Amino acid sequence: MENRIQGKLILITGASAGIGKACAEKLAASGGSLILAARRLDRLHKIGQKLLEKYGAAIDVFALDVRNRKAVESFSRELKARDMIPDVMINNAGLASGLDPLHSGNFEDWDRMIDTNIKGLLNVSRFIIPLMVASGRGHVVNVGSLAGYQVYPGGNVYNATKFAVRALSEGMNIDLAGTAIRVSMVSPGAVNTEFSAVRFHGDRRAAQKVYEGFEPSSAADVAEAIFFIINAPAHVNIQNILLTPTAQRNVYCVDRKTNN
Ligand code: NDP
Ligand code: 8X3
Repeated sequence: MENRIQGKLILITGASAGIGKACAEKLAASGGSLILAARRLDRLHKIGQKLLEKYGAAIDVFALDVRNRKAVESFSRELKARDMIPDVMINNAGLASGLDPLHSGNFEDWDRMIDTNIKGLLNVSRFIIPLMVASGRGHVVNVGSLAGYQVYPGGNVYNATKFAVRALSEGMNIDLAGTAIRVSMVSPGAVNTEFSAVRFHGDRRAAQKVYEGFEPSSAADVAEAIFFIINAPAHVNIQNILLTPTAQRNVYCVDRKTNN
């Protein structure tokens, strides 16, 4: 397969763990230059150092909370000032928080999810996409979810945020018609990352149970799909890849070998 990643500058939000970190590894290995953003700067430094040593990749790291609109604006200004307009932006930063029924939901959980998954994605898109439009090139990859297609008990607000990512991806595509900017989405099912530990507020046993009895996708599997999306020729816009483990056909149909 032709490598079209070589020489591209790729911004990844939420690059300190899971899918974002796996994308950093895959894209650095493929010759991309990276801008890694997340709140945990110490982790980003370690990841950047490792990828530099392993692949000689050019990596810049930024402490960024996508919920902080002012911080996102200064981040975009800095990229512009340093002539670092991304060729690709992976809107990956996101989380689930809690699994309570809607009628007893926790307001802090709701705010975290809405502020990160919807407003955070909007903040980054609003400040970075204009730089792409002005430069006449760009590709946005939004990380959606199977949870943006089917709701499940307790998923309520998380599901709503991922339905929103799907709507926003379609909206961005339409709004960018007539430009060279492509908009894609990847929609994974269960992926074994820190996602469930975050959802269960650090309860690792509860998190582990989510993946018991079947083989979930790995973060590297999702990174492969994202690589495929980005690597497509400029005239090809892969609008969505819905990717589940073989053992998970939809939210409700999971072939578990245990009885939990
Ligand atoms: P992880 O918890 O492993 O990684 C989440 C990443 O998002 C971390 O790097 C975290 O970095 C970052 N992040 C969270 N909040 C913010 C914030 N406010 N500002 C900047 N970065 C933030 O989970 P995943 O890798 O699984 O999740 C990545 C994406 O994939 C999310 O959008 C999630 O909804 C989606 N997804 C996950 C699935 C799964 O089953 N795991 C399935 C489908 C979709 P830090 O804490 O350092 O800021
Ligand atoms: C994460 C996948 O099914 O846990 O988006 O909601 S799921």
